[in-house]
Amino acid sequence: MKQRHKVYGNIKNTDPEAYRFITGELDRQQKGLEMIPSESYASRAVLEAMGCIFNNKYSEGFPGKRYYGGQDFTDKIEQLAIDRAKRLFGVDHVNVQPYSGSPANQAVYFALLQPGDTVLGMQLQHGGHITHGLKINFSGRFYNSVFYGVDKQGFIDFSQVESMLKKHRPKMIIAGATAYPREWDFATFSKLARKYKTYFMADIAHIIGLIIGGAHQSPAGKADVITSTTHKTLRGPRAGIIMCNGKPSDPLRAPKNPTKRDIPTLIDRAIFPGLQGGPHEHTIAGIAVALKEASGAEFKKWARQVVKNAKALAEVFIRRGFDLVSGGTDNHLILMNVTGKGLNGKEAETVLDKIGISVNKNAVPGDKRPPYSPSGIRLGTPCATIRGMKEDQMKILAQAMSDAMENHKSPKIVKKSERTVRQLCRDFPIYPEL
Ligand code: DSN
Repeated sequence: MKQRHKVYGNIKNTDPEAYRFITGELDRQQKGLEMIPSESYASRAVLEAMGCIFNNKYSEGFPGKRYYGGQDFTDKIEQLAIDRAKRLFGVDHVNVQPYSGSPANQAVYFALLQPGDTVLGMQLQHGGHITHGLKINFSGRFYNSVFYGVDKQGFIDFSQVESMLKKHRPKMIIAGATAYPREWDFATFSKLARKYKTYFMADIAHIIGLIIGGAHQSPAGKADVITSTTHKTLRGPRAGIIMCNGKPSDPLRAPKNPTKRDIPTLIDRAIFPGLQGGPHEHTIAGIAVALKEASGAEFKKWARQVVKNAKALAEVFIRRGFDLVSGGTDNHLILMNVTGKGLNGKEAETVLDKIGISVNKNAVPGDKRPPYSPSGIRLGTPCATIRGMKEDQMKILAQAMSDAMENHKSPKIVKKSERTVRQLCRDFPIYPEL
């Protein structure tokens, strides 16, 4: 088989079938545009770190306190990632071992709550995450989940948040979402959490990069615990991170009569040995590299452009008569109800796939349709912005997407939109060196 790419030669020689699928995905990503707001393109440096030699190493425990020998460099790389995150967020303690965002959230429940405790989170259908209390998720099965949502305009309904706090006296409140297009008011969540004496967890998986880049307020100093993935707007490897304040003590000893000061140790112990075994040090190396990239001036510019691009897209969609939840966006994502245009979210996802754009079907607040065929789609700008696209390209994209959705039954119009998208992808390449 001819090698079509400049990389992956070893895979091609060992496993031609796997090589075909890996390079197929590479071509797909290069020729089309990812507009799923939870996705990004990791840099070559991050990808190299993830494929590095740390993959071979076990390192159960924490830097300086491991259960395996040979830790000279695992300790250093993990500490590097921890220190970089501490500096960027101004927090006392960071754990970079969670395998992803869901295990990070699981660890917070495990560290701070007892089974049966009440947790107040955002309703899934209003934008919350499955780990924020969905009945069939661990968070809804082992804890008593109650929910807040958005008001008729699509913004967090703080009067409902407060009445739920008053009524249910939860042990923890979560601010965070997978499909909320507006800025989080972490200060108000913090004030309410203090008033009702509940732990406050901020799940910033979607917006971590915007926070680092100064394009969204930070929950640091306001939330008791902050969780995130590292592969969304942080542009790192697929993994998780937990940040908190307090006084870290020996993670191998359970604190006696723990207080809020012991949250760092409780979190560490919940991750290991509570939920996980050996940390993935190759992934942690990728987190270290991503955090280094995120601390530069270029990243700040990118984060701000992500938001400008989302606003530019939103403007065109609104002009074309699409129904955007909350009437616009403050961040990297847009959530829209497409049923007014004669198709459902699944159909919109399919037609946009045809023109070379990946989005995802998504429920909208109050959706009456089933989750696999909901009324809306969710789309975002992190990837387009990494490719260097700006407001002008967003306008072209939004018109092409609107044309395709409105005329999804016309192969000619769909094809025309596809040509526009493919040309933009050629003009703004990703991974050209691969
Ligand atoms: N799957 C993620 C998202 O797409 O937002 C959340 O975990």
